[in-house]
Amino acid sequence: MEHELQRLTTEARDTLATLQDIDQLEEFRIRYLGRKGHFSTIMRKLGTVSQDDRPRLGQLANSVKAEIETLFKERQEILLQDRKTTQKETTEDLTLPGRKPALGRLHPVTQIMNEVCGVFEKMGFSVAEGPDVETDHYNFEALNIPAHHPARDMHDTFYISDSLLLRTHTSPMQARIMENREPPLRVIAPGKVYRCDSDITHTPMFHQVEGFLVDKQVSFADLKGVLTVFTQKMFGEDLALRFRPSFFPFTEPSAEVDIACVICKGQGCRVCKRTGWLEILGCGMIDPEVFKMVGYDPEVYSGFAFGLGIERIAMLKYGIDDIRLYYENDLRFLSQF
Ligand code: 2NL
Repeated sequence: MEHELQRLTTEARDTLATLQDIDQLEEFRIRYLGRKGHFSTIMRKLGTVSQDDRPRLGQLANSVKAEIETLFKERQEILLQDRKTTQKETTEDLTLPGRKPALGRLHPVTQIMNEVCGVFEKMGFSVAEGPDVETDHYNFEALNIPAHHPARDMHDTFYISDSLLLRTHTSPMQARIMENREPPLRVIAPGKVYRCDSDITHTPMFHQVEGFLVDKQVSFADLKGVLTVFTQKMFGEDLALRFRPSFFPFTEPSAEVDIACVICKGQGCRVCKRTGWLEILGCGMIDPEVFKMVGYDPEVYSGFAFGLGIERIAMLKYGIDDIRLYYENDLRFLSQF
């Protein structure tokens, strides 16, 4: 009897260790621990052994059964855990295509800004950036706009103090560069500018790229050449453009550049207000007064300068009629670019 108990225990222990799934485990439970199982059979046999051996063998049988029951529970625990993990693995369909993470992208204004700067960089211009908070001197005085000049009214300036303001254009940076460096110079200044104005074509903050070139014997023909290449690279090679006389305090003569309307190709539509033309930038030969202010001799040097609004270019390029869309951060709008 004792021998039989030992053999049964070893057998049960070894079998348990080989069980691979819950079904096999259940079979084991019925065969060893069930009502008609091996252990129950042995317990019943206890009734047939001698009075002397019965207590010792009973105790042995009970402790052996308890041990097997513990081992059984442990094995059950492990197999249930395994089943959970394998179930998780098998519900994942590895043949399905992956889910693409949502990618961010550059804001349309940044895209156009980069494009504009890229065209000028290829023509040998270098990029300079300066402070948004400027002095009255660099924003106005150095650019031939003295106090009480009527042009100051057009700028709708945000003043911070008597002498500090939010720059109304990026040309103050150009004045700083001319002060500190000698020609020949080819520089563009991209950045944020501020004007106290807000409607469907104006936001209080917008972006500009301004540029200038100074050397000996620079003429209006050079200005026309550079800006013609620029408009062709931006809007297409076969697009008509015209230079129309204008006025800026820092350039003389001055001009505005129009391109044939990109929407109606010059036929006349709502976007070009039936004129067939769209104004895209302002430019001119740098005024000798500006050269004197930064310490260049106007008898030796000449140069041209230009300025364009990025939001405006982006609106014309994409046919957008409300500038405020750029600043509402609506992804349905932004993700189209
Ligand atoms: C416009 C007109 C312009 C400039 C900006 C400039 C002037 C100097 C030096 C460097 Cl003196 N940059 N900028 C010159 C002519 C016109 O902008 O309508 N902009 C949106």
